[in-house]
Amino acid sequence: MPLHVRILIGMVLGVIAGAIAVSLDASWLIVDWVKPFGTIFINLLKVIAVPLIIASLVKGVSDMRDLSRLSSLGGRTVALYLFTTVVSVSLGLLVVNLVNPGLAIDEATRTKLLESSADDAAGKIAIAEQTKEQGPLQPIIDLVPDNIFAAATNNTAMLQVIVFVLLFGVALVMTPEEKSGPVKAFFDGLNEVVMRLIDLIMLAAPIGVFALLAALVAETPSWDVFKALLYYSLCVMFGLMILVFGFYPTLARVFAGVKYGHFFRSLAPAQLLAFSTSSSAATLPVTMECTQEHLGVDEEVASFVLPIGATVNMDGTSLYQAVAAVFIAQAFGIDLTLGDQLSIVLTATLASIGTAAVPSAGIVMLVIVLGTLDVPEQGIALIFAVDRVLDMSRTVANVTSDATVATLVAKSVGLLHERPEERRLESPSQE
Ligand code: DAS
Repeated sequence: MPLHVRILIGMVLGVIAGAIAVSLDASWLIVDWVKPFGTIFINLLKVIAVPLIIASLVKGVSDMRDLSRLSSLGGRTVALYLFTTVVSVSLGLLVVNLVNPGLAIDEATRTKLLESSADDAAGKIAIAEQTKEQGPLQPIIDLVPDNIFAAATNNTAMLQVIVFVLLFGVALVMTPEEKSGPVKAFFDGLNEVVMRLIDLIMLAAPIGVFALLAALVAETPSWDVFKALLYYSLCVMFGLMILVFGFYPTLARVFAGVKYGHFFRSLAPAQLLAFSTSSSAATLPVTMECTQEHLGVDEEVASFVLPIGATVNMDGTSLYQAVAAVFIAQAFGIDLTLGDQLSIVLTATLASIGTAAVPSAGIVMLVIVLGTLDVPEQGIALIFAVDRVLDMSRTVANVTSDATVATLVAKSVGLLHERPEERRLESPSQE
């Protein structure tokens, strides 16, 4: 049975179990004997974040070595990937601040949410208050770790780990290949192992989701939480649809002359596979075929730009992380300043670069965005229930962005070939 079906079943059974416990006035049973399995599952997601960010970022940056050989491609590719990711995060922040899904939770429920994650929430809120009293440049000072091992053991210092790992990756690219080859091979291998580790952890997802949902219903038996989750999901889906049906086809139309209809017909197989597998990596071979066979991207461009995109360019994930971070802060009653929201642009961009191209990697990296905002990671329990369908959808945006950037890069270096099907369909008889 596919994992997302098992997770769905875990969700439904969790809500039923929580409702039964509440009706029998036995919530304590869920809190004492079921909720711990949800906490264990969330801790498994948190513990994998550091190895994931290190392996995925070092691999992503050191893969750029190939791009440096094609210097005409390297800069354009990185610039376009960063541009589309920053646009995606900004769009996510715009949508979530317009809708404010977390405010659908009433004060009584918010109090219970805070109580249910008291250890996590109180500490974070205290740090958040303390941070606001620091100097204006403190956030920049905080970016640079004074002890990388201490930073790596502290989820709120994740940005420090990212800064160090980015520097390490650049140094790796600068090191002569005969010296750095074994190091790069190690991190490539570590990346593969970490992706398998996520697959292993996700096997426990149905049980984890069951426990999280049962505890959510037992501790906060109010429909406003589910109403807020619905609004949150609609925010993410609406933002992703603007990207997939508006932003990317418009970029392809304006800068590469690809007609809207042809854009979607060309990418449909990759988008459908991305939706069903929730994995950019699994979809990569089909993304490469669609961009080369139907969008006219030359093999030389596709073979460099797309594998890197599958690893470091995850616009759908960055939009989702921005929406989720603000939603969880709202749910816990934490006011995010404009500075906090702007820092989300940086953290969600970096976290999405470090997200592995496998199912649910995005929610693992959300720990990093929440950590840097001092928002309780326990809030992940709140949104995990709906994460599966959002993961499937954001992966579609991820692969669509990769294909769009590959098309624009190919066009910009004169390696975008004619598209025979598009020409045939131009004749009125077939339109
Ligand atoms: N499922 C990831 C991917 O393969 C994205 C994510 O988890 O956010 O693109």
